[in-house]
Amino acid sequence: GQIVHLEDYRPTDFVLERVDLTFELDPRETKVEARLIFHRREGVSPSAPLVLDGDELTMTGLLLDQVDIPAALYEATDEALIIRGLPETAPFEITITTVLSPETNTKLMGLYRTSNVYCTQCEAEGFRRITYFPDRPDVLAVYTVNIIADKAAAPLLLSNGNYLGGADMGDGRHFASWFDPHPKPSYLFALVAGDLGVVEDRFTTASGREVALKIYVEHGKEPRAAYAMDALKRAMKWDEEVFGREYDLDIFMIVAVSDFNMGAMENKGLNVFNDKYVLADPETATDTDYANIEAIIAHEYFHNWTGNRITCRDWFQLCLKEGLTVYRDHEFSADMRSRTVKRIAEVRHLKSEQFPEDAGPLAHPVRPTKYREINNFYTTTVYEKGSEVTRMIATILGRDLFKKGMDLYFERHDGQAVTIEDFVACFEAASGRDLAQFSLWYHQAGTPLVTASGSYDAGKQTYTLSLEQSVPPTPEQSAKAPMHIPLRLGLLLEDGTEATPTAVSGADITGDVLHLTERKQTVVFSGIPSRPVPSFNRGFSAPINLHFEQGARDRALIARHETDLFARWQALNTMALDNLVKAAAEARRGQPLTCDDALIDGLLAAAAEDRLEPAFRSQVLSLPSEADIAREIGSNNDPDAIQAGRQAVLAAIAAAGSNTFAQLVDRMSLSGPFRPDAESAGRRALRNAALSYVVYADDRPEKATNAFRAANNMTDLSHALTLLAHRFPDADETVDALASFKKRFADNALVIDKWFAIQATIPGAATLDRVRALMSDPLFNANNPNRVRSLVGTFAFANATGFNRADGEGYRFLAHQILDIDARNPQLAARILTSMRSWRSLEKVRSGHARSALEGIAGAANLSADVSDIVERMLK
Ligand code: HT7
Ligand code: ZN
Repeated sequence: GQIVHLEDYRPTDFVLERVDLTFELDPRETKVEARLIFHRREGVSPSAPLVLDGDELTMTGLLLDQVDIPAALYEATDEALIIRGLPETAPFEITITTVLSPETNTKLMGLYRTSNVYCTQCEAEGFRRITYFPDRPDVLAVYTVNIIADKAAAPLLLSNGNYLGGADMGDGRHFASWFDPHPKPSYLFALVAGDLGVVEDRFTTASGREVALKIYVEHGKEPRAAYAMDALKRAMKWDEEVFGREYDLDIFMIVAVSDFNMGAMENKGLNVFNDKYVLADPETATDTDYANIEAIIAHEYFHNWTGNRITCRDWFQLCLKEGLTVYRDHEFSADMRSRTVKRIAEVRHLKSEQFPEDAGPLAHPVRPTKYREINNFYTTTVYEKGSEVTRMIATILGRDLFKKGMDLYFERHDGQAVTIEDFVACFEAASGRDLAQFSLWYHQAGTPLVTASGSYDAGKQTYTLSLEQSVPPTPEQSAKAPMHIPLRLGLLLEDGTEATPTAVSGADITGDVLHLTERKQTVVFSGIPSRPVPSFNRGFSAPINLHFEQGARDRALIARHETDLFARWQALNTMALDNLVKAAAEARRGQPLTCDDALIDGLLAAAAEDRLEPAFRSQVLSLPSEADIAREIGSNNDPDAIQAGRQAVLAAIAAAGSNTFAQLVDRMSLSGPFRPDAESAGRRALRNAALSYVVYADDRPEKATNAFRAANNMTDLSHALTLLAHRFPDADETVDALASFKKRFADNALVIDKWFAIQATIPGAATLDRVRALMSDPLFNANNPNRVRSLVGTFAFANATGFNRADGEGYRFLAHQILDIDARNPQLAARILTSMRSWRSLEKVRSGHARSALEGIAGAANLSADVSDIVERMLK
């Protein structure tokens, strides 16, 4: 693949006016006729050819205004169709006929088959696998789609927009026509055909438009789509109330399919979902599954405005739709559930996924300036850091001006394909603020580090904070300019109340937001009656690392008294992380392992504090992961020492808190039928967190076995199975529980994915053989992305000691798998390979093995562009 540069952007030479597509569906020989009406853009040379994109196409016909184009006037290659001699000014029609084989399309891009259903995935560059086309997001056109198929095999024929009509064709086939009045880029095109069941509902928009809602699932699974439908209606209402955005077609459809490369896809009026993010019932879905379904249904729906009505000029602008839409789905979930707990979950995810990406060889700006394979830029940086950047705009402007800026964005750019600069300009215009320095967040990669130190002058009653910011070097960006960091901050006094300074100098402050804009800033707070305890980065107002020497006593004060509940969690989590880092160092040196009493006291006090919601308390009890500890240590990591240290801290907490935890297990139990609401989920989370410590403190598997037997929902059942498998991997009880779980859910692939994932994350070197054995299990399917992710992906991403075996076998296993997967599905292979993104921060024996494994991949024949792009960047 060629490298694409942002600076090379220019509009197309030809304007596409209309698209008419006719599909005659067949598993191996689908015929596609595309009729495209173009005209030459004003000012473009009359000799300029029309250049269309293609990928693995077989073309069987090419016409200009219904007449064959002579061979001398066109050239069809693997990647392009180039046509010369086209009219100077008049519009013309190009008709292209291609023949596709959906059944053998294992890349799951373009038109493919999954469980006998025809389905498409066109983002980012899948449409060019259907026909030659100007396959780029700034080409917006109105589409009519005709679908012809065998009526028995595919009674259902769907595409974007509104249904025009259809009929029997008398030969066992039938057809349907769809018309989408909204101009759209090709990546939002979708077609689905097959035999599916449906759940139906209605929604009336604020202005009175009646919208038919349909969720299509495999026959028999309709009851499991009820929660998704409920989430959809709540999302539609929320977008009207909070962002003033109404739906704009007569019908909104969601189709759940079982083979899908990502979570879901926001095709106009016809969202296609990985069925994992649609199907749920208490017996088979966990509370996390319910929360994910709610968030992803909302995310795809929200794209209708942020992504579809206003789309990206080019793929460098991906964060324009993704960062903003993630921000919107985060806000939606915060309004549906507990805002604080949602924020904690977001920050945990950001730090465990995005921070390592930003600190490693795959680091890139939120708005990159070059790429080789765009599929590899659907990253946590573009999505989650992109969302944080949007959140910071809201923090800097305040709620009202942020709303004004969003309204302006919708008004100014509806129907356009735009850039990040266009987006930011709306907030500048709405607020009168200059966001030039702030925009560095889009352009500079790397997580900024803010180092702070404070000193109190009792005589003057002043508190002085010295703040210094730096952004680490990242690939191809060695020198960085200082950023505009909106840092929310509180100064707590000894009695837990908050100081209200009489004056502040050295930085702009609005409310509790301190605006850091210089490399070094000294901020003086006057009128502070006693030595204050600073609480930094309330609500995680900026996605930064913050270094400030703070003793356990001060952290405990924040944990007890902060009015910002997120900051309370943050104080305890930081205290825990400090301890875990220390314990890892002790384990590495073979010293006795220690755990500070202050940490134990803080955790137990919060756990037992009934005025705090259970979900919050469960977050406090869940310690930073092994990967979190490794990231904090930064370099020369030994995963075995990290794990040993963490186990020691867990054991100390479990022993000291045995009464508290036993009581919580009792008191948090729920009676009555299962309900997936946030409050019930929070009680289950706290109960299960406490149960983990109870099981941890015991050498025998009884308590986990009892929990496994007593569980009446998937959250409790899978948690109990995890406790058994991770703590007692070889016990008879575990063997029995794994077997009974498998037998009970053998016909539900999504539950079997949990069974694979639980076993793939059993700590220790022995798990690799288990993973190998599971790959031969009849329930494993190497062609299904969900199966591969849950077994191979989970092992590589989430089993620090198993994957990072000191002998390097884990890396060699992964390298072998990557090459195997790459031959069928490059996108999936590349994604799983990113599990090795932090290989350079391992100690040298392991990093040596990791390097050899990566070099093995890099040297393999027939690598896809997807995998070679990732592996080469990782080795650079
Ligand atoms: N916009 C969607 C991205 C997506 C995707 C990208 C590449 C290949 C396959 C894909 N499936 C979905 C998902 C979203 O962010 O909403
Ligand atoms: Zn998205």
